[in-house]
Amino acid sequence: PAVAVATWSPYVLSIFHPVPSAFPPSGSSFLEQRQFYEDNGYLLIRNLVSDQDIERFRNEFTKICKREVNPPGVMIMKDESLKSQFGQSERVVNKVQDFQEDEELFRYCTLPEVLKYVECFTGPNIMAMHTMLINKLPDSEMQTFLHPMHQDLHYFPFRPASRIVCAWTAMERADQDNGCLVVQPGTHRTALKPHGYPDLEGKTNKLFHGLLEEDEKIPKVHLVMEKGDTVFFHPLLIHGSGINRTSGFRKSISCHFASSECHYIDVKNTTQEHLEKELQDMVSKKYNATSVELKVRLGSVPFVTNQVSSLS
Ligand SMILES: O=C(O)CCC(=O)C(=O)O
Repeated sequence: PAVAVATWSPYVLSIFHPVPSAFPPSGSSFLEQRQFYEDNGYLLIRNLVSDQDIERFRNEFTKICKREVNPPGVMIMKDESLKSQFGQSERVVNKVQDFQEDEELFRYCTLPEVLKYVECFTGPNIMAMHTMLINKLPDSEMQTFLHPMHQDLHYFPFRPASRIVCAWTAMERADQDNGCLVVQPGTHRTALKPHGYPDLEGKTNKLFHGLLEEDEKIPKVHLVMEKGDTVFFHPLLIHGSGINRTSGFRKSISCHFASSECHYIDVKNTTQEHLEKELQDMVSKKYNATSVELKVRLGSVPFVTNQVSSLS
């Protein structure tokens, strides 16, 4: 892998942040954890983010839902059909995305305990590329809030994949009842596959693409996580999440990080081309524009979170 081994220091992983119960099993050394990630495409660290921090994220999310704060750039995804029943509340918002301008939520992307793991994959200059707080709403057989199995790299026009990692923290217990993450270990070693809209009977959400062909022979692992547990995963790892069959909400906060040395690619003639087209159509509809050209500033950084190598 393109990650400098020097950044994966025993000091950072096993002394500064003891891992009470990790996945792989508790007590694994940093090398075993790294090996687990290389073999499986993910690494689950128990109890990484504090209850206090999670409470702050939860409060801010509630304020955003109630429109008490309105950070620029934030995209709020709602289930409009629930609005007449529940009004402006967390009962109708299933996702808050791109919260980089919200100081409270963006704190997640700067937590040293998270970045110390992230740095092992990205190297020292880290960019926060995509942020989400998902509030998986209670679902019906309509499967509205199912996340079909997919690879996140499908959404990213930058490379290399080995320098991108997602940190995903459970804000409350996530299990098979409320739609925890499901992964297919080892699939990060495969290529990016074609994605599209799944053939579901219920409503499909905009841009919730899934693999066009799933390999059912590859075993699926349900990541049962408690509040504060955090999983780091590779952007090629095939994963998704089921529906929430409970009456509560399943909240998680996540960020995709990348090295500032990543470069943008042209998605023309790749499996990602149709996604670009869909995005252009969405933007042109929203702004009533006749043509939309999506541009990236090559070599620029959306926002640099931290120079974690200088953290003590
Ligand atoms: O949080 C979830 O339920 C699914 C998230 C996911 O699959 C993703 O963000 O790529």
